[in-house]
Amino acid sequence: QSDDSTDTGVITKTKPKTQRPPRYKVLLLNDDYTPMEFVVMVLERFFGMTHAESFEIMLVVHKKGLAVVGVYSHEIAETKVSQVMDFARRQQHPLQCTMEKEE
Ligand code: NFA
Repeated sequence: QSDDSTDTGVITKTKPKTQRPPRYKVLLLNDDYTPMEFVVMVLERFFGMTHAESFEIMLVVHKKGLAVVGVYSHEIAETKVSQVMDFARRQQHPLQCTMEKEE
């Protein structure tokens, strides 16, 4: 049995949605013990920032508690987090770095 009662006569077209892979924010967290110069070095070394940029972002983390230091694919974000955590551990600093899915 066919039912045309919902036919509004309006022609609709479904727009094919282009799928973009999810992006991940890499966050750096403040703590009371990691030296500021060490955090600046981390940002220069692993996030390709200039010394001035690194210093600026380090201060944001220090003052606000955390900051997004980059946005990457899942794999790159995981690598950045590992690199920072390994480097901090080796130098016995409690610096924490995490990742979070964007939106
Ligand atoms: N809060 C740390 C200090 O005063 C510096 C710091 C900045 C640590 C950013 C971690 C992240 N030595």
